[in-house]
Amino acid sequence: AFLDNILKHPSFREGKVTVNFIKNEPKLFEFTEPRNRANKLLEFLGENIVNGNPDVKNVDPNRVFSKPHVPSYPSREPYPKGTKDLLTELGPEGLSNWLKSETKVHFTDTTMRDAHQSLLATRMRTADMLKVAEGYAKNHPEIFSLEVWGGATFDVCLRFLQENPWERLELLREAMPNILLQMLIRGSNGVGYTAYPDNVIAKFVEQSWESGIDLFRIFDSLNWMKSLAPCIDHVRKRTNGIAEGSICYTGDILDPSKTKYDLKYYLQLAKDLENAGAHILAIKDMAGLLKPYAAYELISALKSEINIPIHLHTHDTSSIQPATYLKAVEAGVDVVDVALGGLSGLTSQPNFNSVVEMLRYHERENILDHNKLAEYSNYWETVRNYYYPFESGLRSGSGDVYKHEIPGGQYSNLKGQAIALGLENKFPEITKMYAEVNEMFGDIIKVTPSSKVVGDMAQFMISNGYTVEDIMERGENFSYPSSVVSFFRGDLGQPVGGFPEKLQKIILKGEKPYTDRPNAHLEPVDFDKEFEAFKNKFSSGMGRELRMTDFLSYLLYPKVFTEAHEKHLKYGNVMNIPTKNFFYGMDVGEEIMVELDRGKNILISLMLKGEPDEDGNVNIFFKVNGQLRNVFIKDKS
Ligand code: 3PY
Ligand code: ZN
Repeated sequence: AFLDNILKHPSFREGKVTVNFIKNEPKLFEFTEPRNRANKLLEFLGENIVNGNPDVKNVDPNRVFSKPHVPSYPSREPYPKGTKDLLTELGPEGLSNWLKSETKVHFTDTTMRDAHQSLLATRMRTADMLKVAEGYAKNHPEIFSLEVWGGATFDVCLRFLQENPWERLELLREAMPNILLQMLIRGSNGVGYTAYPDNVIAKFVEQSWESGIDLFRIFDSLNWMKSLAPCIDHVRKRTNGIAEGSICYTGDILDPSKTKYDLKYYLQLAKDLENAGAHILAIKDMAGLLKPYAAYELISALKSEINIPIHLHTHDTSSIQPATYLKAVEAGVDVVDVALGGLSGLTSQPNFNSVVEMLRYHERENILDHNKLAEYSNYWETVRNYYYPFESGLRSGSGDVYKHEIPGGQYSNLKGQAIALGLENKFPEITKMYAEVNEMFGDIIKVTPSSKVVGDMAQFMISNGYTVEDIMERGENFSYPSSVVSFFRGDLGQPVGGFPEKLQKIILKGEKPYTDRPNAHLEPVDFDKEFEAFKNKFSSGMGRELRMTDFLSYLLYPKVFTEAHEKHLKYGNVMNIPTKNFFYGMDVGEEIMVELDRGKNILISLMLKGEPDEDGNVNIFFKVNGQLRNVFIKDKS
């Protein structure tokens, strides 16, 4: 229509076209068709072309990308039976019994959740997952579960990727219907950083099951049973899924000088989780502190004390965690968490491909096709290159993790920040302060969100030049990060052994802390009434009915949701834009295919990018399915 208008315009016909012709002739933009979804995509691409994606720093204009190879699979064949079919057949108790009776070691693949959360700041996009999802599920039905959701992915989808996390889950479920899908849930904190009303968590669990989650790995950032038990209950009462209760592992059970988190402590917690109704026990070693011989001792003891299967999770920050898996296998662990080679190692999970080989010909071998697995590892390695701005810069493993105990995801974040600020040589100081803060806090469990509190305090102290003595002696005069105040108020629950009283007084400055469940102070949400109000507020311009999933996103992250919603109204659905163009815009002459709707693809090519005019507007010409269209984008530089 645009080209048509140009061709019919009298000035054009008379050959009187100047550089400003298009800008001075607003009538050229009066199309009969409305401003449609394709135009919104062009706005998004135009923004990226002119101003760059605001989420991406340090773009390397010479970066070369190659096209990832999607491994072949029997696309016309039905899905082979897997663990999801077993769950449907046996129910959660039955599945738990089956798992326990298995001789072979089982695997959870974390590639689509924890691996990229820990290596690439959680930025992996749904489009890159969907390309391999069906094939992976058809080629590897032996996998116990796929961790694909929860943790930080929910927040990052909405905040940075302009994706709907529920849509990601539902699409992955559809593409992988035969294998258990697993999520990580932070007990009363859901997939957020603070406590929510109990009925919000209950509804969230129910909806997650309906949208496709089978296995809920439930943890609490302080290992507090009062936060863990209600969440286990929600899974048992509201779903037919599996409640996996986690003990977060910290310290070192082999160190006789460490008496707070000793073997006895972990055994008691495991029994409490079993009694609370967990179908599986997870040992969540979020910082990668569980050393091989400690793993042997812990798992052997657990095997004789509890009756549910044991699922081990670790991060390979120290680079020796495959040895931990070996000893865990010898002690009888039932499932271990691994990530496909290209996204494994360091702050991520141990390498799936290698761990499979480690156990080949062993009596507990689980037979997986080596060559196929290698193809998937290669796929992720190639895809990873597209996310290079989100790499932490970490080059080798670190034995120092046993001293500072920083969880994998947080470690790569902090390291990345230090490198970006040119403070890489200050990193040991940051980690040392982190350890000192932990001691000052009474040696707490450190995992999202409690780990963030320790990190925030360490950064606060370093940037103000405070020592632990300064805090203890004249700390009443300082004002602390809000996460720290909130922690000492009891918003995240109660730490093992309670809060250090003197420090709590210093930080709260007279405010009274609570000692019961923080959720008990939160009003339940009136779902019937508030869902209606939510729909009235947000439905205009959405082009679809708002769902309970949207409302839950809003309840968990009101501000992030509101901003994501605004962006959605402006740009439409950007999920299917190829990753290269989503992060780095387009080159002149480049042609891409974007799926607008199921099966409805459009071809977009970038024809011309103009220079900013006197108002800073840049005129960008695209061809959409052969038709010329343009957008004006304000250059913000
Ligand atoms: C999360 O809560 O996101 C974690 O991965 C904790 O280890
Ligand atoms: Zn983890």
